[in-house]
Amino acid sequence: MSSILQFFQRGLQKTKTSLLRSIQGLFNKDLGKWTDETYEELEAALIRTDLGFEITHGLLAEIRDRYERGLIATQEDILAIGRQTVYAKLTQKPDPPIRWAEEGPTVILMVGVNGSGKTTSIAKLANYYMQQGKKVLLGAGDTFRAAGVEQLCIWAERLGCPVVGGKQGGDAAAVAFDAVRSGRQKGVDLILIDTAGRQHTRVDLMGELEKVKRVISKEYPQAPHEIWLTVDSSIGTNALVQAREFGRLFPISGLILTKLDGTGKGGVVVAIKDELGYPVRFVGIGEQKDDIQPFDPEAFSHALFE
Ligand SMILES: Nc1nc2c(ncn2[C@@H]2O[C@H](COP(=O)(O)OP(=O)(O)OP(=O)(O)O)[C@@H](O)[C@H]2O)c(=O)[nH]1
Ligand SMILES: [Mg+2]
Repeated sequence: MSSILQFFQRGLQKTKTSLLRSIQGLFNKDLGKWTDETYEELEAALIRTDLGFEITHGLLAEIRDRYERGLIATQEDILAIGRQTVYAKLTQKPDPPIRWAEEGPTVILMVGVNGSGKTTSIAKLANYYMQQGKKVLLGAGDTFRAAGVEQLCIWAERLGCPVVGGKQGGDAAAVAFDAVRSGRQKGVDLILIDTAGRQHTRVDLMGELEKVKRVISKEYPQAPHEIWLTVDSSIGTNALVQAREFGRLFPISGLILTKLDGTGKGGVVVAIKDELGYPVRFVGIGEQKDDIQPFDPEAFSHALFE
């Protein structure tokens, strides 16, 4: 079994278990007598995973059609429909590739609301890319929170990765500027810049983020090459709303879906991809350095319906 499949199986454990229980329930009933109520139960189970309205109803229609044609005999028949439908949805539109710098370091700016997993994801990504042989430098740009800079510095030390930090209450844009300059001087491959958490509704803080971006590009015109938004998937449909609102105000080029491990609403990944069209770059399933992997539609759909 591939390790990427195991990764998504671990991340979708809760979502899958509740879904499977509901599907098993359908087969405890007399298979010859599915009623509207049966479909309603199935619908409720799919809705609970936060797959989204469109895909839930597409799936139900497909299941109903095949049932009426006598093509559903086991729960595996339903799971197969789920796998195919979700995989097709996730791969419908090709995602734009990550914009790697053609020359010099690639700069990725991490943004998102408070506690969505920015700092931890940066540490996990640093580890991921270091394992691929890349030289990584971190910019600890969360000068807002008391322990914001320290948290990333501790990670940097643990990972053996250089970090440029600032003082609490200092200028986040200045830290980003210094990190980019230092990373270019050191000739690193990748610079990951952390920012303080913010709600999209805070006009002043969104303005500050604009400034961070502007100042980075003053030092290094092509940068930031990517702006990634971390979204906590355990908040289900609210994650969709959050990503949409943030994206209206700030040019997001990719999403990191965090905390998939803690939720029974893992279907939200499908809803987010389908409704927003942002590429899902990585998925986080825990607090350890290895708990991140690139999003993989095939492994995801298999792990969800198995
Ligand atoms: N279970 C789980 N916990 C996570 C994951 N990612 C982050 N966390 C935890 O969520 C909490 C918040 O993560 P942070 O990385 O500090 O989030 P942040 O966006 O940097 O937060 P602020 O800087 O306060 O805005 C921490 O306790 C993390 O350990 C994940 O994928 N799974
Ligand atoms: Mg943080």
